[in-house]
Amino acid sequence: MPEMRFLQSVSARLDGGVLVVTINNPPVNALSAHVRTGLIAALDHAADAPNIVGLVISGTGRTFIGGADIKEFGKPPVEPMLPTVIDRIEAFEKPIICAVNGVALGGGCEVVLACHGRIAGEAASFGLPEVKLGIVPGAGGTQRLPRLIGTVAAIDLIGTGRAVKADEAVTLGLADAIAADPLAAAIAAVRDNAGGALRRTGNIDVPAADPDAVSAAEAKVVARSRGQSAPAEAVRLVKAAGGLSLKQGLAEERATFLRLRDSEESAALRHVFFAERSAGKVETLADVAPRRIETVGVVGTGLMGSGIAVSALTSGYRVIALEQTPEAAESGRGRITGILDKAVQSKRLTAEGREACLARLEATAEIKALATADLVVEAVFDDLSVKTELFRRLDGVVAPGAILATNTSYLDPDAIATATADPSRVVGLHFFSPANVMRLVEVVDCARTAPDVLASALAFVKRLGKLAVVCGVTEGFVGNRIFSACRREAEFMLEDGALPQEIDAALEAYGFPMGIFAVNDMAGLEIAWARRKRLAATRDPAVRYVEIADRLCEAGRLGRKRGLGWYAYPNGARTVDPAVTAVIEAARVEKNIAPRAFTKDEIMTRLLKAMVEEGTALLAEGVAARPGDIDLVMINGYGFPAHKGGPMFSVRQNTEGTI
Ligand code: 3H9
Repeated sequence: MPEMRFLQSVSARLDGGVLVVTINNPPVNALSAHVRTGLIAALDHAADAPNIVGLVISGTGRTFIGGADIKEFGKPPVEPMLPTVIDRIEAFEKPIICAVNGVALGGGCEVVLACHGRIAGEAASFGLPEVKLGIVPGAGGTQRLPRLIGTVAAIDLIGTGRAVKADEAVTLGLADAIAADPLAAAIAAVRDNAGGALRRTGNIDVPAADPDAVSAAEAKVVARSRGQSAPAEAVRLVKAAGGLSLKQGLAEERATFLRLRDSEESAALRHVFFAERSAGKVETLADVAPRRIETVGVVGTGLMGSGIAVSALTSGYRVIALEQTPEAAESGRGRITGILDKAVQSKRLTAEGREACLARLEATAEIKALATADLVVEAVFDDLSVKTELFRRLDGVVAPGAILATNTSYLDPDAIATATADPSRVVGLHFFSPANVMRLVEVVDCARTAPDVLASALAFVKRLGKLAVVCGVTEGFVGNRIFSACRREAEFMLEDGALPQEIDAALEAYGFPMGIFAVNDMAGLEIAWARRKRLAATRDPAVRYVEIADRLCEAGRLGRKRGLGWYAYPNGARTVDPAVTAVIEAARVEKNIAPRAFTKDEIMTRLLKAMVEEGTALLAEGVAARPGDIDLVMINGYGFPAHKGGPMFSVRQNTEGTI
């Protein structure tokens, strides 16, 4: 039987009476208008053909269906709408079984739920990640999933947007079976079901659930949502499924979906989604092949170095961790092992995975061991002479094609590169702490970095499963420059009348997990203090300078570790300290500033403005390539709430409406 084609992206072949429908809409088989039309055409064909006993739906490549076509959001709707296609699948008179060959997300998972049976391939995964885009499932997910797996599990999956692999999907009841050849198994299942009563998900009653377990699942979702509204809406819809008819539930879901789709929250999260896909793409590197990296040297095994080592180990690299003495190397191994142990405890790593990582780790005090490294990342004390001396030594040890990366936060990587005979092999890899957890890496394209070195650094970060944002050389790179601008503005407001706890409360109400003064206390105030003292001699006296932080440091208030900083920490709990208020009031008096009250909105407007001005300067200087890159840095490195889209996005919105 020749292949049939229902529009360009949906084809089918007949296998002994079973119509095997395949979606081929690269890159992720999204449910674009032509796919929906193609699916309806395939269903029409199968309905009318007496020789067809049922259908199998599958996808090409690594994806089953990646979801609704997000690029269609915000454009005029095109019939047939996805709920129509999905309702038609569920109501179809002949059996429809899906062969889930890969990722089934969002609308793709909703297609799965509406089929009469579900066979998972070994690489299949299932998820309703809509809340991550600020929406709820809009084609039956909130109503059909609880019918299949129960309310509690559905709240967990839809409320968090997490995906499950094939085995968990079977355990939950989302998939019927796992098969090495899902297509063959699905064809067999169609034949088994042909002519019989079909299991239509919409006809199943939602199983009764323990109210306490429902409340606990809901509380978990709400606690994670940090002011975002979609997760709570999703939970509401899942809970409602038990008390409504399918039709009523679907109508409520659709209305909620449409309302949220047009919200600022969803626009912001879609911006983040596409910004992530663009990040790390450098046009000039399109035809540049990265160098091969299999062995990674990590110099320094403190908090940062051990985190980088763990990240590389768990991503399959061989790691040579260098320390100054054999004892320090052993302690480094201990720290790395400790992080791996914690990963096993929290089930993020298997015991075998831990063993495999340790087998690939060499901790040494012999710099010569780095001769076999393809990439060396230094994570030693942030001091220019320490780093330049190290790079000079590395230069004589590593192979000619090996890449040297510095993890400096504030130093000039060009100055470090100059210490080597071949600065073209030097690149910046600015990890965030703890490096085994934080996703963001600023990849610093230094003045002389060779294109294939930059391409290799990007490929390395991608293999670590992290988010690479490319930036040029500037003090503090993108993130720390914007963070400093924000802090400067916050300190101006202190002098003008706001208190640290008021500024922190405004940031937290906006969606930051912690305010800026609390963050400074966590990080410790001494490094910034030392820097201010270094810069004091060259500071322009005409530029406004706030001395409050210096006064606190002079009084020994160096942050949380000391129990005193911008706040006091009796028994570890952050507490407003009248002594800090007194220092601030004294500073105002000294400068003759009459304090005034600030509203939360005013505080946020000023902080955002400061961030955006600095971001605009970074773009103008060519340090950052895209506003979206700046947003990603602030979201992934500094706690900016993703559902506000990042500073550059939020202010773009703000010019059209409210923040
Ligand atoms: C939904 O389904 C709503 C329904 O409930 C209701 C509707 C009524 N649409 O990530 P990658 C593009 S909401 C359009 O690098 P990977 C992406 O922009 C949707 N385009 O690949 C990129 O383009 P480019 C729920 C999409 O292999 C390219 O594909 N679904 C979509 O690392 C490759 O992307 C989701 O939220 C899309 N849905 O990962 C799933 N998805 O090359 C979102 C991707 O031009 N997608 N693109 O930059 C993902 O999680 C990942 O892309 C996926 C593949 C896991 C599928």
